[in-house]
Amino acid sequence: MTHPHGEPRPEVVRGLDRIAVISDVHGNLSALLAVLADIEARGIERVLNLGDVVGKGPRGPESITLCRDACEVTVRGNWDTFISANETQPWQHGQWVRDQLDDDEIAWLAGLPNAHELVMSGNRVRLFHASQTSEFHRVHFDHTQEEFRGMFANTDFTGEFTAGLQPPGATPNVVGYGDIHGAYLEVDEGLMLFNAGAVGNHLDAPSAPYTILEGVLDSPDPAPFSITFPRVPYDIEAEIAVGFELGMPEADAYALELRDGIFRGSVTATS
Ligand SMILES: [Mn+2]
Repeated sequence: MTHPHGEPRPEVVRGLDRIAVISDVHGNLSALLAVLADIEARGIERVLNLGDVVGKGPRGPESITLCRDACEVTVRGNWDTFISANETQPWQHGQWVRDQLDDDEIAWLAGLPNAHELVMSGNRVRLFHASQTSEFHRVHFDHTQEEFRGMFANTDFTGEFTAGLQPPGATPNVVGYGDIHGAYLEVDEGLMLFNAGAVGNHLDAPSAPYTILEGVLDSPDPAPFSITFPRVPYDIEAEIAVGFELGMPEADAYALELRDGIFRGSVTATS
């Protein structure tokens, strides 16, 4: 590459770190295995999980076991909360999901943290399931500017930004979440908001999405930073067949979600 006379070549940061962010596995072991294999094939060793490990799909216990092993941190999703909190569930599918779990798995779901934070290339990154106020408070792809700004606030739910290198009271400038089952990135007002999509219950396209964060980990200094969204194909029909084989209630609704991205809109009105 040539440069104008006298201009020094800019310094280039080499050896950027990469972290994978997955979300909304929802008991879909086929999709989880495909995504983790893709992450491993890229040589990425650190995986963070934005919750909703169980529910909607047929293999909650297996998904918990794999997430506990593969993910450095899992934050708590709305399904993780209401499945673990109530021995008696208000509808058949929820009861089936709950009854699959042993005491240790239920305790793990109940004990998951609200949020997780890290610093990368000078960016303060916060991750949670749904929003800054609760794992149940949903922020859709179509949202107001006030909702957008709100996602970056410190609240009782998130606490102050604690990943280090920042004074008390600092807020994140990058926020990642799951919950809505559709991946996207919005950059505005110096803030970056991304949704990791749903590994196991993708309503945006028939493949399993996740997110890669790339930059210099634990560094307060500005450096290149990127957010990318790989999508991994997997055997959707085989996964749907497992739901029917195990006699999972609402297996037909599960099939529509995975094949056609049609939200079941169950009695809980929750994804
Ligand atoms: Mn979900």
